[in-house]
Amino acid sequence: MASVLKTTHHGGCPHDCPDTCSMVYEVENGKLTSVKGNSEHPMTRGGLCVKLKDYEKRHYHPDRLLHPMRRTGPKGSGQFEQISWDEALDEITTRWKAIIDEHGPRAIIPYSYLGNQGLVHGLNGGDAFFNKMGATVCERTFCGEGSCTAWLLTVGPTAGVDPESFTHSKYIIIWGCNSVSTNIHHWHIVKDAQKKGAKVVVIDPYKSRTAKEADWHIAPKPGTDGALAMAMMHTIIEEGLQDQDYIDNYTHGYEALAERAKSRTAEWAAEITGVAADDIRQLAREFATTQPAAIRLGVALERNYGGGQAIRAITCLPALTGAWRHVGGGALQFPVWEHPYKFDVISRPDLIPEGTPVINAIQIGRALNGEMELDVPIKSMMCWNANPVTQAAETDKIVEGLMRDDLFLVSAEHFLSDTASYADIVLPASMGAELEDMVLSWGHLYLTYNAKCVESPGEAIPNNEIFRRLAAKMGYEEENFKWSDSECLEHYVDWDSPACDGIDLNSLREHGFARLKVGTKDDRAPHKQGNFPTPTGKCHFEVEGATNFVAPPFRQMYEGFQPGEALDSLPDYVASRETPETNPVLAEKYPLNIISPKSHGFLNSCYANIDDKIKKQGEQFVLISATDADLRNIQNGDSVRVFNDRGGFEGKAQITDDVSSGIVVATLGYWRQLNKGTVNCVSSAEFVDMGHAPTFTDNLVQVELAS
Ligand SMILES: Nc1nc2c(c(=O)[nH]1)N[C@H]1C(S)=C(S)[C@@H](COP(=O)(O)OP(=O)(O)OC[C@H]3O[C@@H](n4cnc5c(=O)[nH]c(N)nc54)[C@H](O)[C@@H]3O)O[C@H]1N2
Ligand SMILES: Nc1nc2c(c(=O)[nH]1)N[C@H]1C(S)=C(S)[C@@H](COP(=O)(O)OP(=O)(O)OC[C@H]3O[C@@H](n4cnc5c(=O)[nH]c(N)nc54)[C@H](O)[C@@H]3O)O[C@H]1N2
Ligand code: SF4
Ligand SMILES: [Mo]
Repeated sequence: MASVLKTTHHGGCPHDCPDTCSMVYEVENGKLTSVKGNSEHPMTRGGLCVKLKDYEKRHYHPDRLLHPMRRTGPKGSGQFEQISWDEALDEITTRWKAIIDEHGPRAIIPYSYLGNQGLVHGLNGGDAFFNKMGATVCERTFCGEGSCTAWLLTVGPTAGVDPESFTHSKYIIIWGCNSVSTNIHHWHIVKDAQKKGAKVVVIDPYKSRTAKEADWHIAPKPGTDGALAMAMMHTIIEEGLQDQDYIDNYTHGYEALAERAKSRTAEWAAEITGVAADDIRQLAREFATTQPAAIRLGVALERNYGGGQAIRAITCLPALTGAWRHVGGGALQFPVWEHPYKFDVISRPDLIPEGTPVINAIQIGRALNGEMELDVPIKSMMCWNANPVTQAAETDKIVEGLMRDDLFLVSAEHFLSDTASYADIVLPASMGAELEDMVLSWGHLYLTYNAKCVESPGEAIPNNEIFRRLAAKMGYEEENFKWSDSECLEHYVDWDSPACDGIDLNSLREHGFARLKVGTKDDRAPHKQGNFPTPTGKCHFEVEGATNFVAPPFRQMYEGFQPGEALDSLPDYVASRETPETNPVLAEKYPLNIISPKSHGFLNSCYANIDDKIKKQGEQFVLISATDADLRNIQNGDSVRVFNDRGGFEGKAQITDDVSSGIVVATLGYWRQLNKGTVNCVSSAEFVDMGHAPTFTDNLVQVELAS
C-alpha cells in the first residue's frame, strides 16, 4: 500500500474580511485536503465562515483558470484560446510599450482592490509596478475611506477598542454592521458579553440577521445616523450625563459642540430618522450610564452623502461620556491603524511621477466610456484582486467601456469573473495554499501568516510573480521587483517596531499568528487618559480648518487630493442626496431607497459562481414591505425588476416586515453573467462628503413586476 504523507500548515484567510482567520491547511500527497479554523487563535476559535469552510474545493474547482488565454471571440463572449506565459507576457508588454510610445504611460491604469489581502500578493507588486511605469493612479476608496477620514479627524490613527475587549462591555452598539454575516468572529465575542448581561443594540434600517439577535433593534431611515447621534449628544448634555472631567482633560471643542447640539433635539431627530424621540432619549441615557459602553462602527455607515459627518458624530460619543476610561469602552473602527506595515515600501509612491492624474475606481465606468474629461484617454487597464463589473457603481457604463475595441484589458484572476470575461488577455493566479504571504487584518490585532503548502494547478502563478515577470520584461531595475516573496515579507513589516517586540518572521512561520504587543484584551484602555494620536493629543469634537482628504490606510499611498474642500469644523447631520425628502422630483419616478449590503453566503462577488454556494445563499432576492408590494401588485416570490435611470436588475420579491415601506434591500455579489443585471446597475458613482467613499445606500429606485 502506498503510504499517505499527511502534513499540516499555517494558513491565513486572504479574503477581504475583517476577521482574517488563522487557518490550518491539511495536505495529503501534495494535495490540499482540508482547511479548518485554527482552534488556538483567540478570534478564529477553530471555526471558519460558511463561505470558507470547504476552501480546499475552491482551489480545485473545475472552473478555475489554469492557463494564460487570449481572447478569440468578440469582447465579453467568453471565447479564448490557451497561450503560453511567454506569449502572454510578450503580447501585454508589446501592447503597453506601443501605447506608452503613442499616448504616454498615463493611458494605462491599474485596477485592483483587496480581493487578496496579503501584503505580498494583495497590497504589493502591482502598485509599485504601475507607479514605476508612470500609469494613471487608481484611487481606491471602496471601503471605509469616509469612515477613515472622519475617524482620523476626531481621534487620529488609533485602533480604538480592541475587538476582543468587547467581552468586558456592558453596553454594545453595533452601528451599521451586519456582524452575523460580515464579522462573525467578532460577533462571537459580542454574544459572550450578551450572555454575561451586556445589552446589545443594533442600529440598522432593516432587520438584518444581526438585528434579529439584538436585545434592541433601532431602525432609522438610511443615511440618518448623523441626526440620531447628534440627538444622543443633545440628550446627554441636556441631562448632565456627560463626563465633564474627561471632557475637560482629554477633548477639544466641547463648548462649540454643545452649542451645535442644543437644537438637535430628540424630536428634531425623530422627524428625520423615523425613530421615536423617547427611544432616542433612552438610547442616549443607557449608553451614557452603562459602562463600559462600546460602539462597533460598520462600513455601511459611510455610504450616504452625509456618511462622513455621521461617523464623526458617532465617534464623539464615547469621549462625551468618558467610555474610553474603561477596558471594553470606546469605539472600534479599523484596528489596522496599529499594524506596523511599511506601506511606502510596499507600494513605492515615491516612484509616481509628479503631476500623474488620479482616477477613482468607483468612477471607472465614467473614465472608460468617455464621460469623464481626461487629458489622455485610457487605452489599457489591468485588473487583479478586483471585479468592478459586479462591485463598482454605474455598471452599465463600465461594461460599455470594457466593450471598446481600442481598450486593451488584462485580467489576472482565479475564475472568469464578470470583469475577466471582457479581457483581451487573461492570466491565471495562484490561490491561498499555493503561495507564501502575511495577511493584513482590519478587524483584529494579530499578524497572520500563510504558508505555501501545495503547488498551483496548471500554470497559475502568484500575483507577485506576475509582476516580477512583467517588470523584467519592461526592464524595471528597482530591487523590489527582484525580491522573492519571503524577502518582501522581511521588507514590508517594521519588525523593529514596539508592536512587534518578540515577533519575527521565523516565529510567525512557526506559530501562524502573533498578537501585536499593544496590551491585552483584559487591560487595554488606550484612551483612558486621552493620548489620542491627534495633533493635540485630545479627541477633537471640533477641528478648526478641517479639509477633506483620502486617508492612506491600505494602499492609496500618495498625496491624494490634499488640501481638499473645506469641511464643517463640527459634526452634524447631513442629508442624503437621493431621498424623497431631499430629491422629491427624482422620488416621483423612483420612490424607494435601496440598500445593497453584503450577502451572507458570498464574499463580495467571490463564491457567487459556485453552485452549492449559490444554493445556500439563494437566488437574488429583493426584500420589500407589504405596503410597497401591494401598491405594485407584487406577490411573494414574483420576479421583479428594480431600476432607475442608471440601469436595472431582477430578483425575486420577498415580502417581509423586516423592511419598512420606502426601503428595499437586495444583497450584493451575484454575477452579471449568471443573472439579469446586478445591484450595482442602479448605484451611483458619486462620492460621500468625506474620503471619496461610495454612495451605495444613497440611491432611489422603482420596483415593478418583471415582464
Ligand atoms: N458574508 C460576507 N461577509 C463579508 C463580506 C461579504 O461580501 N460577505 N464583505 C466584507 C467586506 S469587503 C466588508 S467592507 C464588510 C462590510 O460589512 P458591514 O459593515 O456589515 O457592511 P454591509 O453588509 O454592507 O452592511 C451592514 C449593515 O448596514 C446596514 N446599513 C446600510 N445603510 C445604512 C445606514 O445608512 N445606516 C445604518 N445604521 N445602517 C445601514 C445594512 O442594512 C446592513 O445590514 O464585510 C466583509 N465581510
Ligand atoms: N452595491 C454595493 N457595492 C459594493 C459594496 C456594497 O456594499 N454594495 N461594497 C463595496 C466594498 S466594501 C468593497 S470592499 C468592494 C469589493 O470590490 P472587489 O474587490 O472588486 O470585489 P471582489 O468581488 O472581492 O473581487 C475580488 C476579485 O479578485 C479575485 N482574486 C482573489 N484573490 C486573487 C488573487 O490572489 N489574485 C488575483 N489575480 N485575483 C484574485 C477574485 O476572484 C475576485 O474576482 O465592493 C464594493 N461594492
Ligand atoms: S471570509 Fe472572513 S470569516 Fe470567513 S474564513 Fe475568511 S476571514 Fe474568516
Ligand atoms: Mo469592503
